[in-house]
Amino acid sequence: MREAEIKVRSTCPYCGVGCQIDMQIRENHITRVDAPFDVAPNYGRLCVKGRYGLDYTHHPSRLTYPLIRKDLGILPRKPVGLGGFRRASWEEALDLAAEKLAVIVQEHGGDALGAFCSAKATNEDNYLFQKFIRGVLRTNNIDHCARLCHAASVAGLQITLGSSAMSNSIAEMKDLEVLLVTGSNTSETHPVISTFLREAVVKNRARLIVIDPRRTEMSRFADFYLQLKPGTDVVMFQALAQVIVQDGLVDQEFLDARVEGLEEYLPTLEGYTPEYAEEICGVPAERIREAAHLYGEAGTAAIYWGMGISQSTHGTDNAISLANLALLTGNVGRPGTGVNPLRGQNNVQGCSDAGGLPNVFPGYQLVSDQEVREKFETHWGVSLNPQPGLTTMEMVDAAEQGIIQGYYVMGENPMMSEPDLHHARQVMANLGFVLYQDIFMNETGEYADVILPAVSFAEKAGTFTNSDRRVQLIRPAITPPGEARPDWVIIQELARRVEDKLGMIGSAGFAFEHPAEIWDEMAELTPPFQGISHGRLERESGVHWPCPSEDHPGTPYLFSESFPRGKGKLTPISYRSPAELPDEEYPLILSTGRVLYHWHGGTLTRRSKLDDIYPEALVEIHPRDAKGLGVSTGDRVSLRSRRGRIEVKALVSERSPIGTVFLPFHFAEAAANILTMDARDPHAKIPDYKVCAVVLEKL
Ligand SMILES: Nc1nc2c(c(=O)[nH]1)N[C@H]1C(S)=C(S)[C@@H](COP(=O)(O)OP(=O)(O)OC[C@H]3O[C@@H](n4cnc5c(=O)[nH]c(N)nc54)[C@H](O)[C@@H]3O)O[C@H]1N2
Ligand SMILES: Nc1nc2c(c(=O)[nH]1)N[C@H]1C(S)=C(S)[C@@H](COP(=O)(O)OP(=O)(O)OC[C@H]3O[C@@H](n4cnc5c(=O)[nH]c(N)nc54)[C@H](O)[C@@H]3O)O[C@H]1N2
Ligand code: SF4
Ligand SMILES: [Mo]
Repeated sequence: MREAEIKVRSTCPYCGVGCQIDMQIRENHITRVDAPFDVAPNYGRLCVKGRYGLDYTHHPSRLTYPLIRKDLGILPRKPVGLGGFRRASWEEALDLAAEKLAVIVQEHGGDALGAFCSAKATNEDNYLFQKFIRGVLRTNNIDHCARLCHAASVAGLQITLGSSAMSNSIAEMKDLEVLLVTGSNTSETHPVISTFLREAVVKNRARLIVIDPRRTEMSRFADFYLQLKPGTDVVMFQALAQVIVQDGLVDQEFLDARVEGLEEYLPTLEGYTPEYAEEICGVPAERIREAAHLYGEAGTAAIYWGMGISQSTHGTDNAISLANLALLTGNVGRPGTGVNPLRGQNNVQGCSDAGGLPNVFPGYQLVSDQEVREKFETHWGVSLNPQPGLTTMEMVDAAEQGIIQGYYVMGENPMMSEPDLHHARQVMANLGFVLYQDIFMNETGEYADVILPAVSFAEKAGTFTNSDRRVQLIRPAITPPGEARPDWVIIQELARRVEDKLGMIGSAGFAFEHPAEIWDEMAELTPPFQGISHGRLERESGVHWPCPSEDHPGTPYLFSESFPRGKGKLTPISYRSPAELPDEEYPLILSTGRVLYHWHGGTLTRRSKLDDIYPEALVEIHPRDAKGLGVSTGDRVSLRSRRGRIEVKALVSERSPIGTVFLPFHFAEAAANILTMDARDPHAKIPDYKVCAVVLEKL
C-alpha cells in the first residue's frame, strides 16, 4: 500500500523574505511545495527556489555520518574531497573535536579559536552555539555571513538611528506611495518582496525610483531609473539631499521634534550639487533634481536597499546617506515610510538577534557591559570574557598571524564567500584545527579535520526570523539521512565534552530536550523576545519582535515615537572613491552578485533541479565592451585581477553598464572571489564585492 501523503507547514530555507510553505511529503520525500494563501508574509506567493529548490534535501551527497581526515595533523593541510576522510562514530568524532578544542583553550586561551555560526541554521541552534563559544570556550570570536552582507547597513543605521533592522513590514509594501530601491536586484534576490513592490507600482500607482548601475528588472517599472557609476552612491545621495534642502522639501516639524545635528550637517552638503553628481555618477543633473522632488514631496516614501549599498569600502557612509534622506524628509516612523535593508539569508536577522556577533549577546546586549555580562554569567553559571571578539575578516588576519589556531565552522562556506580566496585558502591550510558542521561537503569542508553531519531545515524544529523581524516556525517533515543530527543536538554533545575536559562539569547547562526550551532560555535573557514562544507561534504563525510580553501584539514597524538612540542624527559624510579603480592593465570594473536560480557558493542549489536551468557561470558584458574585445555570447573568456584568474563563458547584455562586467559568485569552478579583494569599510569591516579592477580576454 502506498504511504499516505502528509502536509507540513514550514518556512522557506532560502532568503530573508521568509515565505510560509506547505510541503507535501510522500515516502519521506518533499514531493510538492505550495504556499498558504491566508498567511503572512507571502500570502500564497513563492519564487522558483521555494517551490522547486528544496530537492537538495534528498540529494545522495548529503553527509550521513561523522568523518575524520585521514592525514590528520599534517600541515599545510590539503583541500580534499570525501575520499580524504574516513568514517567515524559519533563518539570518536565528538571526543576528538572536544579534545582538540580543549587543548587549544588550555594552551593558548579561548581567543585562539574562531567560530562561524550560521544564518542558515535556526535561532535556537545559534543561541546554543554562541552560549558554547562564549560560556565554555570563553571567547567572543564569533561572527557569521552578516559581516559580508549588511554589516555596513547596521553600522550606518546604528550611528543615525541607534537600530539596525528593517523598519517596516512586508505587509505594507503593496500600499506604498513613493519607493526608492537602490543596490538591490529585488526581483532575483527577494523575489516575493519584489512582487509586492511591483504590485504597488503596477496596481496601486506608486512611483518608483531605482538607483543602480545595473539595469535590473525593477528598473523597468521605475519612473526614474538613475544608472549611476559603481561606487559613487555618496555623491548621488548627498546631491538628492542638497536639492531637498535647497528647494525647501525638508519636513521642518519632524526635524524640530525628532532630529539632531542639522547645523553641522547642512554645510557638508555644499559641494554636492546635481551638476557635480552628474560629473561623478554619470547621471544627468536634471534627473537627479526630479527624483529628489519626487522623494521629497511624497506624503510617504520608503527606501529599500541591498548589497549595492552595503558591500563597499564606504558602505557605512552609503547607509548613512540613505538614513539622512529619510530624516530630512520625515520619512521614517510612519506606515509607508522607512529605511529598509533587505536581509539576505533566511535567518541572518535571527542569527544576529541570537548573539552570533563578536560584540553582543542575544538581543544586541553588549558583551562589554558589566551588568549585562553579570546577568548572563549568573544564568549560565560561568565567567565570561569581557573583550569583544574579532569579526570574520579579522579572524582571517589573526589566523594568518598565528593568533587564531582553530576554526569551528557551522553552516557557512567562507572558502567561497570570503574575498581574495587564494589568500583565505592559504590561511585555512595552515590552521591547527578545523571543525566543520554542515549538511553537505563544500569548499570549506575540504579543509576540515573533523566533519559533523547536520540535518536540514526539513528535518528539525526551531525558528527563523525573516527580514522584517517576524519569528516563524520550521517543523520536521522528513526523517534525516543516516546518522545526521540537528545542529543544537551536536552543539550540546560537544559542549558537554569540552566542559568535561576543561573540568567545568555541570556549569553552563547543555541539557535541552527540545528547541522550544532553548528559545525559552534565550527569551528569558532577552527582553524584546519575552512575549514570544513556540506555543504562541503555533497559534499565531508569526510574531514581529520587539514583543516584550505575551499580551503584546508584536511590532510591525519601528520608531513611531522615538529612535533607539533618542533623536535621529543627521550625520555628515564625504565622498571617497572606490579602493581599486580600472587602469590600463585592468581596464574593467568587476561587480559580483547573484542570479535568481542559485544560492551563494552553490552548495544547495547546485544539488537541485535549479542547476539544470542555470548550469554554469556567465560573465555579463555590455555589447560595446564586447565588440571592442571581439567577444560574443557563449565565447569562453578569462577574467584576471591582481589576485587571480578564472575562466567563464560570456553573456553579452545591456544589463551591465559600459565598462563594468557582472559575475555571479555561485560557481566553484569559476569562483568570483578568486578575483575580489579584501579592502574593507573602516567601520563595518565589510569587504568591497562590487568594485574591483579586472581584464577580460577572449580565449
Ligand atoms: N537567488 C538568490 N537570492 C538571494 C541570494 C542568493 O545567493 N541567490 N542571497 C541572499 C543574500 S545573503 C543577500 S545579502 C541578498 C542580496 O541581494 P541583492 O543586494 O539584491 O543582490 P546582489 O546581486 O548582491 O546585487 C545587488 C545590486 O547592487 C547593485 N550594485 C552594484 N554596485 C552598486 C553601487 O555601487 N551602487 C548601487 N546603488 N548599487 C550597486 C547591483 O547592480 C545589483 O543590482 O540576496 C539574498 N537572496
Ligand atoms: N563575490 C561576492 N562574495 C560574496 C557576496 C557577494 O555579493 N559577492 N555576498 C556575501 C554575502 S551577502 C553573504 S550572506 C555570504 C554568504 O556566504 P555563506 O554563508 O558562507 O554561504 P552559503 O553558501 O549560504 O553557506 C551556507 C552553508 O550552510 C549549509 N547549511 C544549510 N542548512 C544548514 C543547516 O541547517 N545546518 C548546517 N550546519 N548547515 C546548513 C549549506 O550546506 C552551506 O554549506 O557571501 C558573501 N560573499
Ligand atoms: S522569495 Fe525567498 S523565502 Fe520566498 S520562496 Fe523565494 S527564496 Fe523562499
Ligand atoms: Mo547576504
